[in-house]
Amino acid sequence: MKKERISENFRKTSETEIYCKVNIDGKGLSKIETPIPFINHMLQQISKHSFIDLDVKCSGDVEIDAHHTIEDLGWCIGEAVNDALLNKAGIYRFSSLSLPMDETLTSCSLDVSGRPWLEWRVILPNEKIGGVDSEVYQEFFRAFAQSAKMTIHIENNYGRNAHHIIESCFKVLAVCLRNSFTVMKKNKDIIPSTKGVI
Ligand SMILES: [Mn+2]
Repeated sequence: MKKERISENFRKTSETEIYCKVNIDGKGLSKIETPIPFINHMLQQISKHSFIDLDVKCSGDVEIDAHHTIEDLGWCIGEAVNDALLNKAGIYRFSSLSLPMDETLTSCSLDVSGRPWLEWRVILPNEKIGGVDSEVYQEFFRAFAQSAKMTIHIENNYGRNAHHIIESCFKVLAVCLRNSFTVMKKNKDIIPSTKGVI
């Protein structure tokens, strides 16, 4: 049985082709290649602040728009993360954090619950950020929550700069992933659910 919290995923559809590899117990090293530079910047943030090593190679039909590519990236990475978490023994499971970025404050509460849910309370002030329609960003988080089977609540408490608002969403998720995925020294073999499985 595999013990290392590492997983690889490959997904090819008529819209996108994505390879990703995650190492949950990494050092926050990333190699990200997608056709959307701003998403590269965001995925680097996820890796850096979660300490998950993340390799992503992605092509997609961005000539249509960024929607398919961003959604499928969330799905593919989430699936790999869920697979890498094995039986989730010993993890803290719950985490909650407010993260400042200059004038912006964004909160995330996360439960590695096995039950997908995204509560997204973020209003982006600009129509586009990083050349991408603002409304598309939540598709990344929704797809990630679905395939990673996690309950994720993200709320932008306040902020003015659209780049800060969306970047703080990625960063706060990253820190919550780190905190929820950390394995307790004590009780490292215990699955944190009264059901005995997550
Ligand atoms: Mn930035």
